Amino acid sequence: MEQTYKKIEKCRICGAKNLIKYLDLGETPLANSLLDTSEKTDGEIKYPLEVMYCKDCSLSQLSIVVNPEILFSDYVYHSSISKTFQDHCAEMAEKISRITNPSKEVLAVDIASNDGCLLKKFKNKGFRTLGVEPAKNLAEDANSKGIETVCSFWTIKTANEILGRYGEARIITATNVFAHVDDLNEFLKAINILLNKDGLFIIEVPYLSDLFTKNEFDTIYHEHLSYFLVKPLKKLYEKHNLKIINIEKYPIHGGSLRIYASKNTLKDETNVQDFLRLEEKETLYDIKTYEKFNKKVINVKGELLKLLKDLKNKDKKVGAYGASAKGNTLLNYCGIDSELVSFIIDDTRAKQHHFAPGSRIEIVDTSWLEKDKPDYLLLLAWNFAKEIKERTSKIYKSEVKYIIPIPNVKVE
Ligand code: JHZ
Repeated sequence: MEQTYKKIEKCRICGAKNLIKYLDLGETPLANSLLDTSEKTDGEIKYPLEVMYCKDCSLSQLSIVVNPEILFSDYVYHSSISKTFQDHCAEMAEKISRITNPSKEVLAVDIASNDGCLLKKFKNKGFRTLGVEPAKNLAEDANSKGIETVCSFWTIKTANEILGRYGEARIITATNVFAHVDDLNEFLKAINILLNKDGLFIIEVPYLSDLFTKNEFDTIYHEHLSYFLVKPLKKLYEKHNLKIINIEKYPIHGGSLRIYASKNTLKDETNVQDFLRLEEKETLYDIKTYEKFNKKVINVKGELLKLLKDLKNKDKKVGAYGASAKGNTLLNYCGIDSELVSFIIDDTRAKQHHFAPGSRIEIVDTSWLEKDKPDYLLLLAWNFAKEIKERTSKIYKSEVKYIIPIPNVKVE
C-alpha cells in the first residue's frame, strides 16, 4: 500500500459488501503518533475513525486501513511496562508448557512479539523461542536482551524464511495483533506454513462483547481494524482448515479471548458453541444493538467534559495516568486538551517528554507526581487501574482521587 490509507469496500472475513456504519468518532490523529512539540502545526494528519458492522458475518471493522508501515515500523508501546501484563504472560507460558512439554527442540514463535515480554516467559520455561516484530526499535530492544527476534511483518514470505532457517513451530502465539491485521487470509496461510501438524496456534484478542457491555469505545483507534466475536473468527478459521479447540476469557485489556487452534481437525470443538450462544443472547448478531451503542459513547463525553470543567472552575488540578493509545481516542473524541488535563504520566521512556497527538498534553515521568501534585488523576489506562492505584497511592496516600472514564464516569 503506497498511499497513507485505503477505504474498506467489503468485509475482510466474508467478503460481503453489506457493511453498515454504526459509530463515528470523528477525525482523529493516529493514537501512537506522539508529537515533539505542543505547538499547533499544519503537519498533524487526522483520519476518519468509523466502525462498520458486516450484516453477513457480524465482524465489526474500521472503514479505513492506514498503511501499516506508518503505524508499526517504529512503535512506542512497550508491553513489558505493565506488571499485570507480565503476570498475564507468565500465566500463559505456564499453561502452554503444561500442554506442550518445553525443550530446546520445541520452537515457540511469537508474532508481533514487541519487546519480548511473552517470549521471555517461554524462554524461562525452556522453549526455544523466536520473535517476529515489524518495529525496528522493539526488535532491537528484544535482541539486545537475548530474545532472538526477526524484524518483519507476518507474511507468507516471512513464514517460509523462518521455516527454512528454524524448522516448524510447535507453538505460534499472536497476542494483541490479530485486530491490527488487514489481510487475515494471508496471516493464516502463513500460520499454516510454519505450524507443525500437531502444533498449537494461540491468539488473544480484545472481545467485542466486553467492548459493548463495558462501553470500551476508547479501544477503537486506527491500529485496531477489527473488533472480534467468535462467530466471524470461526468462519475465518474454517476457511483455513484450522480447528478452534478451546476458548478462554481473560480480563486483560478490558476483556480478551484466548483462542487455541490446531490443524488437527480430529479434535472436537469444546466450548465454541457456548460462546456462539452467548453472543446470540447478547444480540450481537443484530444491527439494532450496534445502532444503540453510540448513545452510551455520547454520554461518557458529556459526563467527562462536565466533570473536568467543574473541577477547573473549582481550581482543582487534574492530571492523567497512562499515555495509552485508547487514552488518545478518549481525549480526542471528547475534545479534552491541556486546559482541562495538565499532564499525562507514563513510565515508558520513549513516550516521556513528548506530547499526546491531537490534545497536545505533555507526557511526563512519575517524578512529576511529587513536583506538581494533582487533586485528581484521570485513568487513561483504566485496564490497569489496580496497578496504577497501587503505584500512585504510595506517593499520595489518600490525597488523590481517581477518575475512571468508562463504562460511566466515576470518581473514586
Ligand atoms: P495499554 C495497547 O493499547 C497497544 P494501549 C496495542 N495496540 C493493543 O492492541 C492494545 O494494547 C491491546 C502505561 N503504564 O496497555 C504504559 C504506565 O506508565 O492500556 C502504557 O503507555 N505505568 C498493541 O496503548 C499505558 O500506560 C503503569 O504502571 O491502549 C497502558 O497502555 C502501567 C500499568 C501502565 O494499552
